[in-house]
Amino acid sequence: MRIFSGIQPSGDIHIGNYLGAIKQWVALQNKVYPVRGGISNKADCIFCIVDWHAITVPYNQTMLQRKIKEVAAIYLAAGLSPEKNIIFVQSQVKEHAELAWLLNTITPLGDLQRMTQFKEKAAKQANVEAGLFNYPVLMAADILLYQTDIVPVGEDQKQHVELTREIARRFNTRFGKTELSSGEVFSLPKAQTLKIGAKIMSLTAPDKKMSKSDKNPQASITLFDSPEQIKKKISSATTDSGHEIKFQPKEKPGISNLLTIYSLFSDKSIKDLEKAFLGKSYQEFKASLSEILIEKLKPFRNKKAELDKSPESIEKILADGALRAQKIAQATMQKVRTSMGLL
Ligand code: AQP
Repeated sequence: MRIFSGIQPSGDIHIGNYLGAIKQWVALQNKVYPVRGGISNKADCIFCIVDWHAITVPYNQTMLQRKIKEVAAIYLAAGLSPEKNIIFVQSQVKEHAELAWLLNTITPLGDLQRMTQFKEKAAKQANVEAGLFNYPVLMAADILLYQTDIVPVGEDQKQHVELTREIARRFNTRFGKTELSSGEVFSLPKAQTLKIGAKIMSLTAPDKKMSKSDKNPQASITLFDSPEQIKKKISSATTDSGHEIKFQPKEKPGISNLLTIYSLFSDKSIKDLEKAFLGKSYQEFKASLSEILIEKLKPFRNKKAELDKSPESIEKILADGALRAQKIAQATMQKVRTSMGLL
């Protein structure tokens, strides 16, 4: 069983990225899966910092370098072990670009035109470059290069993983089982999303996803926000008319989003939280949520401060991760080149 996922080093990583993606990864690094003959195996987990994706919209180069290391620090601070997982930077394994080019040649234009994220991001740009349009093909290459079975992601990335599966199926049909290839070239990956928490909403506009690229800093809580920032953002988070603390996403999107965040950080069920806050005000609920967030995000602030003192240790982990990732990537590329009739 192989697991692959990644995050773009764009903007500040927020609690939506953590709850929807990274928190799942931390649990998966220890999970064992049954294999044939009653034997169980731990999955191979590969977590990438997808820097080539972050340059598909305008960015600042100095900031990008800082953000790449910051995302690595977040992975470690969240509890991902560099021994149990491969942690690396996408641009340090050139096979991602090679496979993306080759997959471009079998990806229909219409499939890319349908991608929701492309439409949303393109609408925000004055100039749209080809890189943004081809983003899903690079993401397909990221996933297929490692013969991935499971891609743990948030709701917004499900469409890209489904396209990846389609590209893999198309490739296998066209180039697998020929005189040049003895069988399927790629495993077919599946997205894995949480039942609750796959789409954490903006604090200021709870009908929109919490997003790194949101221009309003009050819309999200980042993993390194100070206690004061957390209190301020939560106390000014949009709630709904009425006063009941109830999970009703359609009627009460604001309070339902805050209940989801509370539940995931406290490991208490939403039902138990509704009972605990019965008759209490929004203000009391928000004060308690702020306390939980301050406590749960403290280890991130502390670990980050510790890692900032030893940047070489992060560089070493990333260099080692790139070497390990490249071995797997090279084996896949050998199969891909041969099956496509390249030398
Ligand atoms: N609001 C969210 N709730 C739950 N999960 C989320 N993810 C993103 N937003 C939420 C998941 O986090 C992972 C990292 O995603 P990414 O860096 O590839 O970018 P994204 O999906 O486009 O996330 P953002 O935060 O909206 O970033 P920008 O604004 O830079 O595009 C993915 O697994 C994603 O599903």
